[in-house]
Amino acid sequence: MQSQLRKQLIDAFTNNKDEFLSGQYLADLIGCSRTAVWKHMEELRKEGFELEAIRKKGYRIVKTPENITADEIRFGLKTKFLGQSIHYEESVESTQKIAHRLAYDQAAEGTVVVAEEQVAGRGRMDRVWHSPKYTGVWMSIILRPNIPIPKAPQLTLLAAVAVVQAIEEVTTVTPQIKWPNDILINGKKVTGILTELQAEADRINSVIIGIGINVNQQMEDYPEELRTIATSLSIESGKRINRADLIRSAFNRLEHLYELYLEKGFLPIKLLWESYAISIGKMITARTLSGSIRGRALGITEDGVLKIEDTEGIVHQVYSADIELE
Ligand code: BTX
Repeated sequence: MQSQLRKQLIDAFTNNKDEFLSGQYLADLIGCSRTAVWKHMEELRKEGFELEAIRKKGYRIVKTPENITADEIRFGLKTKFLGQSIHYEESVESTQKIAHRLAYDQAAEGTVVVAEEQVAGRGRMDRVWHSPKYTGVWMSIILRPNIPIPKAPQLTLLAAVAVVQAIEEVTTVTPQIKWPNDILINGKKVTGILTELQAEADRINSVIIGIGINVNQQMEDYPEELRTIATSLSIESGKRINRADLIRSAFNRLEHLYELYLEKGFLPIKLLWESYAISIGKMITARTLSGSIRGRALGITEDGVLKIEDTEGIVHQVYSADIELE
């Protein structure tokens, strides 16, 4: 109830950007007293909203908070289950770690962990994921699909499509996907996805999808070694991006695609994925744990496995690798 009123208040300010709205107007709009409006405005101030209050004129939101609040993410969220339970943390080692514990403790499908900062953010194969405070989206999503274990990597591809669509919606920049999990803009990495499983015998208990999106970093925010390979949405679009809008859009897209996937299988996801893929048809080198394969990327199989035709015409199926484009 409280958050519903708060949402109405925020909506009123969103629809009347930069204008003062009087206490009486807001009270009538949301059906409460002026004192209650004042209390809500104070709550927003505590959450980090910067407000201007002028007698006889009313209130105006000057600046939204630097941090993301769970309230802010929920405003406008249209999902049935994804993001309906949000664990928001200021600073964590890794959101994956917390999501694993929640999943083990039977957290509902769609539960999400969002953090402002990760001090030990993880990439694949124990690599480090740089996750500085207040600048990116660092989150882990718990899903519980009833699918065989070998199909779980398809969810990485599905998540990549959802994030690309969310980025398109919020920034109007169209990123590309490099198999399996990198999202690039102008050849530089803007997002990484890490999918992990909790499973027993041949049954999946949960899939934990970790998504890291570089949003408002500037080049100087990156350590030296990342400057040539990483970018952010702000660098690429030239403006500051509202992280809560991006998260909300990602939840809406991901839930939609996930339901489509459960109903119709991987094919519709595969087609969307291919429409954003950068490597298809190009010469690439795939570095796997058992060696390198150089050849032309033909596409992905019905299961999301990468097909590469080497220079002798032999087609390889690659399940896990780092890809280098030529
Ligand atoms: P990856 O193994 O494909 O990429 C890791 C590599 O990417 C690093 O070795 C480094 O070269 C580079 N890198 C590190 N940080 C960044 C960055 N911020 N931007 C661009 N490049 C970077 C990708 O792994 C999977 C990343 C998942 C991250 C999410 S964040 C929420 C969740 N929690 C967690 O600990 N991990 C996931």
